[in-house]
Amino acid sequence: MSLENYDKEIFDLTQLELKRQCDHLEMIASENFTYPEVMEVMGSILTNKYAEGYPLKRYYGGCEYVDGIEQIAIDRCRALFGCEYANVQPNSGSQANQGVYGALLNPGDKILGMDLSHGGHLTHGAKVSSSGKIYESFFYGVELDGRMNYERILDIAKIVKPKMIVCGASAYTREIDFKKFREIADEVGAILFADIAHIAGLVVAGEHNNPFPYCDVVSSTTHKTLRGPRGGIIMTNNEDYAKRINSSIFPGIQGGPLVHVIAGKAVGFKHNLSDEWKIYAKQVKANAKILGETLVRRGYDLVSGGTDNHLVLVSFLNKEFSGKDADIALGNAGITVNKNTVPGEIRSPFITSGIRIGSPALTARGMKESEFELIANRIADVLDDINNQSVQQKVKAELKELAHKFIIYDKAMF
Ligand code: DSN
Repeated sequence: MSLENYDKEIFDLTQLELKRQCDHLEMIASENFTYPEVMEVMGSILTNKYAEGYPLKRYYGGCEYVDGIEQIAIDRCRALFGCEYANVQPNSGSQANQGVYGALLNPGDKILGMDLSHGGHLTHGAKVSSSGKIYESFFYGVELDGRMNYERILDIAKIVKPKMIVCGASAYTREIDFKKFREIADEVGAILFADIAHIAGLVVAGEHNNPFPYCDVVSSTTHKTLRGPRGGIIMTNNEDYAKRINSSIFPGIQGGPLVHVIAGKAVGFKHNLSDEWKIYAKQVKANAKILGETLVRRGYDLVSGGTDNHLVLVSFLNKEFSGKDADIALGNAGITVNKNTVPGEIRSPFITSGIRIGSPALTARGMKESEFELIANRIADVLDDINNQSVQQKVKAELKELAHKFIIYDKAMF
């Protein structure tokens, strides 16, 4: 029986979400539109199979075909990042990170990561996350210019003497220098762990420097700039670490792997290995750049003044309105972004003084520089007159028309 006939409530809400994704301009920097073939395999009979363990070492029978699927995902992942070992089982980026910590640290060990309010991630030691509860966490941040200062990070590392340094960010607009982080880690004898969830799609296209060979362990999600299914991965060149990471994921924190999602990862990686992928990643950066330049031309401040990657951070420290106000006004105009703290933040994390805007999803729809310039101008129009609902409605209508010219999903697919 079809979903529509069996469960109308869920079907209808899914259709509404489809319409929302098609009508609105998705500019949350961590979101993307995955491929129909990835969704096809994720919705397949693979969801029925238990496969606890790893290829050729399972606790259940009947794994001969899913072994093949997981091995292909592993091999493609290794080829993409140029590394020796890959674990493709983490259900999410957070679980990937939890798996890395469990493999390489003991409770109470010191970790040094980027401050959440400066662009880091909850799982990099924030006190509300298990990473900040199980381990003793310390932080580095960005300077008032929005950039990391590697000498300052070295100074902090020398004082903290962490067992592990975590590099990688959720809201950092400049290239991360993994070589410099390696030098810092070597000076203080720390393991270097990179969480490249945000930039992985750029890394594999050569549009951002690769954490290998500098980092000991690397984690990522597969659904952000990589455009694959929702999930996590962990990579390393260290055989001992690889064994510990495998045990830490299963049986450490997960049970049966989501084989249908692993298959989706394999299909996504095939896209990431293609020549078209390099064109996509280059366009993601070009689109973010013109978005930032246009906003600056319209009088808005960007954290770090611009961007080297897929996102911009707009600061409203010098404005009367907050990140939350901007998020709501842009949402009313059909543009989905998220409020974000900025360096020198004066408002609470629920209000904030900034917004984060990303280019990956609209680039996946086929939009290029001219569309991003237009969108940036409309964003500025809304922000210039933030309480004017008629401006928001006018922009919404115009951008809906634009969105419909760049079809991403067809109703018939669902
Ligand atoms: N939620 C992701 C982001 O928006 O960056 C990080 O996990």
